[in-house]
Amino acid sequence: MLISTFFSVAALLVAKASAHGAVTSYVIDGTTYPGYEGFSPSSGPPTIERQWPDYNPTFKITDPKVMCNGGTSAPLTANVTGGSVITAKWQQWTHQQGPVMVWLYACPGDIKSCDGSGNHWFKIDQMGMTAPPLNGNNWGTAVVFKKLAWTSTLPKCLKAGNYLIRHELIAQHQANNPQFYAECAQLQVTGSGTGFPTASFLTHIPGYALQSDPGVTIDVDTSNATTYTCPGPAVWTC
Ligand SMILES: *[C@@H]1O[C@H](CO)[C@@H](O)[C@H](O)[C@H]1NC(C)=O
Ligand SMILES: *[C@@H]1O[C@H](CO)[C@@H](O)[C@H](O)[C@H]1NC(C)=O
Ligand SMILES: [Cu+2]
Repeated sequence: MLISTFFSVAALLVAKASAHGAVTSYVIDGTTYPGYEGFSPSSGPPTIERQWPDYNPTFKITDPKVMCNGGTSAPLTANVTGGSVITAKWQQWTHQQGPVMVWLYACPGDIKSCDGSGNHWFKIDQMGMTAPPLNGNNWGTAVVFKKLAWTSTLPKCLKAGNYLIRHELIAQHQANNPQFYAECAQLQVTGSGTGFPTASFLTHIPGYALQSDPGVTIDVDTSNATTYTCPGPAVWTC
């Protein structure tokens, strides 16, 4: 009895862990950058990815963990330019309803002291739902489910500086109980670009939208909506 209870709790924990996910590596302009592949502390190689403690979801858009899944620093920084092609990879991902959004944060100074605070976050890429139904699989997260990867191109004109890149998946398969999954990596952008978004594209994380935003809190099984609008500001392009 005790043993079978223990077994079912253990099985539940394994099932829960396997139902989630986190970015575990990046490919940038053809070079692979390892990320964290297990819960911290990690025994893997140094990474450009800010170390995440676990890949459980964050449930509130105002929770500080929604920023970079708790990661605050990384030993390495990838060297990139405007136009660099960045693929984030997940070892596992199971949810197919919800958007993918890719964000940059312009660090005011050096990368070590870059804490993601203030209105310096903007989107460079996103995919919500391309066709109904809401509980179908025409979603950004369904692409991640199929490919375990998401590829974006840095805006060509992006001005030089230190940035965080943040890959965010929102899993919306549970009614009115959104799950945020986001990890960050460190980038140094070089080149002669001068482009930067104007204020309307910039926001802060956590709290880039209200928890009650219909792009955040939805019931994909009973809502009659046929379209979906990603929460937060519009995607910035050059
Ligand atoms: C980025 O460039 C700097 C300076 O050349 C170098 O020290 C660093 O190792 C590079 N970063 C990576 C992740 O290769
Ligand atoms: C969706 O439409 C059905 C049928 O018209 C209606 O009964 C139901 O209340 C609607 N659901 C919502 C959440 O508006
Ligand atoms: Cu999950």
